[in-house]
Amino acid sequence: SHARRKIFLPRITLSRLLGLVILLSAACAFILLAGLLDAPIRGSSGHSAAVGERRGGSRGKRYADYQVRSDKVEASAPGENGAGVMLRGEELNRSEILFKKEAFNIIASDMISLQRSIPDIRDPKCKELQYDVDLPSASVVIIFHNEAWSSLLRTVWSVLNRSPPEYLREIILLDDKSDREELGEKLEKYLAENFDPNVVRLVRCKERQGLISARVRGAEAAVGDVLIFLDSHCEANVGWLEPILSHIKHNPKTMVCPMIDHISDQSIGYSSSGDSSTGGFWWSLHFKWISQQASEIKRRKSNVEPYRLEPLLQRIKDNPKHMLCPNVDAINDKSMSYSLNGGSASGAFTWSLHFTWESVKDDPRRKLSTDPIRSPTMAGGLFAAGRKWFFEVGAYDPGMDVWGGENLEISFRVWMCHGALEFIPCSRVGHIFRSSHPYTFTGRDGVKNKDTHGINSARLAEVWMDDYKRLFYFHRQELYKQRDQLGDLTERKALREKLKCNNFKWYLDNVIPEKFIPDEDVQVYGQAKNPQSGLCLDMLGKDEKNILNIGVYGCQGKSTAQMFSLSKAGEIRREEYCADVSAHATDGSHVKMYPCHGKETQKWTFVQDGQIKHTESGMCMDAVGLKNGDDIKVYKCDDSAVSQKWNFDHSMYV
Ligand code: UD2
Ligand code: MN
Repeated sequence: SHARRKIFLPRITLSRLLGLVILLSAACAFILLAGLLDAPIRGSSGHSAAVGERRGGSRGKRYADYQVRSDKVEASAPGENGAGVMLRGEELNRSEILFKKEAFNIIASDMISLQRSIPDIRDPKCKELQYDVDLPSASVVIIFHNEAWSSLLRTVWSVLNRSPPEYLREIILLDDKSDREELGEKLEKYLAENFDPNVVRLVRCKERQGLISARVRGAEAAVGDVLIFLDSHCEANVGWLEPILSHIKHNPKTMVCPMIDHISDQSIGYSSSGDSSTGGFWWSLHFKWISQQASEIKRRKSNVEPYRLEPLLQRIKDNPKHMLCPNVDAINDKSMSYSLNGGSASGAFTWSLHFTWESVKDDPRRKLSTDPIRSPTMAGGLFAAGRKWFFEVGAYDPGMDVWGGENLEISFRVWMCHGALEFIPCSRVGHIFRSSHPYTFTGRDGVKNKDTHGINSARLAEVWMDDYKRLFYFHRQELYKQRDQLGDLTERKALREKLKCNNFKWYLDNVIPEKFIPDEDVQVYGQAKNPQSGLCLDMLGKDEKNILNIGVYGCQGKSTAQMFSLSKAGEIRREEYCADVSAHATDGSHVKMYPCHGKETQKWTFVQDGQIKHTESGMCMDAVGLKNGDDIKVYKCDDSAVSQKWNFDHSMYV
């Protein structure tokens, strides 16, 4: 039967033929080019990923591997190459006691060299990037209040050791009125002995400012072209500075963040945080890491480089045994119109040995791994901006105190006021993420244990969020009642006017289109009540940040724990988590909240005063036999069962 198999002739369409011809001629051209490459290439201008960064024939110099060290440390010394330190016995006990004061493992930190090495975990493509020689100068502003000695100075050394001196104008150590002995004269002496006083400058505040105003004080003292803010427990990684300066040079109204790697608060080990996360937010105005939005992935993919000769020459120079093809665009043989092929095709072959186009599936990131990623928000501590523009766009709200909220304020503001916020995958800086703070929350007014995050966030909501502030106040109803005590907002509102900023809806639509708005464009929302038991669906005191069973509880009126929406897509959801039941649910199966994924296990149908029915399994939410605090379950749908009836009350507004 094999012999009788039909001979299969591929259908050769005109456009494929055309494609082939173009491809072949392109291949010839580049084989020729490859042959010319023994001659040195002068004035080579940029690598593919640096498109838009470099114009004309400016010459690049490679600094990616720049590193100096003033002391010699054995590779096996504690913490070298970013390793964590494991303590035992007495040391472990002491570190646990000190953890309460420092909020991280100070014993481990003290054992590690202030100039330890850390692994260069950038995407290897980052090392191929070239930057202009004439980059703007940087002022690195490190603010601190009662920071531990070793973590503070390791931050300083990491910046000095991994920044080309010609671009590092200065490091400003801004002491926000620390009262630790060692941060007094001892620190001044250490700085004087180790550093050029024009490069490492200590500036002290007379009164404690709180981190937000402290940053502005630091910025005011700075003279460099670009401000780069860091927390006082960071480690800058290899090549961190150049991509920041280059991107700001070419995009002066962009605020940029390095990728923030993790330094363990327990072991002080350095590890990559990957490069797929960007910043989002909860409606309670807490920061949240989010994965890149689909719209941003699409934008970056379609950011196809126009045909240019230089990237190909540079690439072949670096990879002499590679053969390269440009993207083959189509010129219509009848109309002669030119159309882009979109850059998503690569070549393959059929077993009949014909060439075929194939869409690129292997690595969806391809060379995008080095391209800046737009982010709706930033975490807050590590970012850079042109110095003049930082002030033009409003620095920070001087009415904000101690800690919290300023990161979302600056993010919303920058986007709304015609700037942008981007993460730079090739710039990496580690940060010790601590679960508490080694300082008090006493406000400038002397009030102790202030809810500064709440008050700062309410200020931001009032100035920037228009009607959407309702979603914040829904979480913070006590603040809504005290909203006349937030302090003066006139200046910040005037700033918004002066800069003719877009409104918050524009921000939601254009910058974070995937953000779920619980009371807009949904079928129903509010408190879901079962009339038989009188109980409402409830999060049962658990946070919406974990997979959990939901249950029922006495109806509370306007309670965030009882707020659910039925989205257009049929999800019973909160902000990010959706009610989920397996396709094989049986009588008594639990309903779990899972991160929303849009698939069938999270689809429900509902009509007011009717059943909440899981479409895939055909089961219904049922309050039969449930008491306060019990988990909700699904049972076979029964039209006559009042325990399966629900109504949503649309109670969202405060
Ligand atoms: C995150 C940010 C932090 C800030 C905060 C929200 C990162 C990695 N960190 O919290 O920079 O945006 O969210 O407000 O994104 N400090 C002062 N004066 C004070 C209190 C703190 O100078 O009154 C310093 C402190 O020494 C540190 C910096 O401010 O260098 C940030 O404080 P943090 O590390 O406690 O904040 P973090 O990282 O939890
Ligand atoms: Mn920090």
